[in-house]
Amino acid sequence: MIKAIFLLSVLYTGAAAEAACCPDGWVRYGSSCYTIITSQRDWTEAASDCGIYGAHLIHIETKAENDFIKNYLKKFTKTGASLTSWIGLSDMIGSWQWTPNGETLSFSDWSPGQPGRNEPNSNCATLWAPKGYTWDDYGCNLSANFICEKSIDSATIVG
Ligand SMILES: [Ca+2]
Ligand SMILES: [Ca+2]
Repeated sequence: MIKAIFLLSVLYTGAAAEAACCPDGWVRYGSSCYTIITSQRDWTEAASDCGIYGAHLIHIETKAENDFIKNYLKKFTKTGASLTSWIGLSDMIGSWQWTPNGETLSFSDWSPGQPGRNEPNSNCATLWAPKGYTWDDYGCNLSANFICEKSIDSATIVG
């Protein structure tokens, strides 16, 4: 009997260690953890809030990652939520780059007609709910939800 209880506790500890890959409230895709934060922030505030979690605004580098996060957002949309969300993409310095490292685009999924040529003040990008979470450039000082991303490794170290 004592042996059985010991075995159960080992199994339980093992399961808990696996779940610790991403913190509570974060979902895993590949080697990253993601969370959608529904506080309304402007783009700069959103980037700074992700930093509090040891994360950054999401960088979408591949179609697979884009599909994953769009599908995740659409799950919430089924419940009536409209989650237009900031991503870590801005052209404040003239060309579209991922913050904070300045990586250029390896993939894009702009909504038809976006980024808008007649929107000189729309220098930050969102996943746009009305268009199936394709990308839209939007005023950086406006408010939206936002998505943070961090690597599993830093998630484990930071806790
Ligand atoms: Ca990424
Ligand atoms: Ca736009």
